[in-house]
Amino acid sequence: MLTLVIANKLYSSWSLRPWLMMTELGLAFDEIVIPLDQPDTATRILAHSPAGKVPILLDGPLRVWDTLAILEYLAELHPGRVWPADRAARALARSISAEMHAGFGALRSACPMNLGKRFARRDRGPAVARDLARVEAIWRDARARFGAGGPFLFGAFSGADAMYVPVVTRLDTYDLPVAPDTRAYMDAVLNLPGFQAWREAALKETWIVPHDEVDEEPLVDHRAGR
Ligand SMILES: N[C@@H](CCC(=O)N[C@@H](CS)C(=O)NCC(=O)O)C(=O)O
Repeated sequence: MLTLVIANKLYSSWSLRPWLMMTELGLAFDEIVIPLDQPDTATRILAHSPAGKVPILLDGPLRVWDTLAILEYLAELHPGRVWPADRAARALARSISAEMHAGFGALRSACPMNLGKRFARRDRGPAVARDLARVEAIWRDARARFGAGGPFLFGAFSGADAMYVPVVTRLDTYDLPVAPDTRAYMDAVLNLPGFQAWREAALKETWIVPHDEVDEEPLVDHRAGR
């Protein structure tokens, strides 16, 4: 039985990626949620991985940490189900996943994942606009070349979509201006039953992590009154 160690579903973008991939694979797995920003957070995470970060996948005595390593491990367990079957598509899927893993710092820091709020559209600066343009180009290119078989980047849901799910939520939460084809892809991701289940659980959480909150009045606060 697999166990995925994750953090708050409201804020933890890295946790969401492998969780949704495992859910889309139809795997039965347990989860351990370690809330961020608590006095025992570091100790609890370190009990599972010396890297001190979630997500961590536990498979019997094996420990796999770091999102991309977990996706690759899942790809070994389920060949042909995480990355596209076509070699050129797989090369692109891995490249854009690695680009996401290592990049888009402006977008990530200006627009932290927060599934509980929605913010008014406003100019978030040139660096965010550059990240957004690159994200839209990546999605458009993958969809045009390999997306004919379904609504996702490579047709069927893949590890590349899993890597970009929190980007989709950020574009949605902060109402960044996107083209219609980008919006259609975002809607396909946001409408996944697995994503909706994650979001529903996130909205039931009561933890607030100040570091992950932007200093801005939201248009909507889904957890207000809790
Ligand atoms: N490179 C790591 C990043 C993981 C990461 O930054 N996780 C955050 C939560 S989203 C974390 O564990 N933070 C714990 C802490 O900083 O105390 C990955 O891809 O999994």
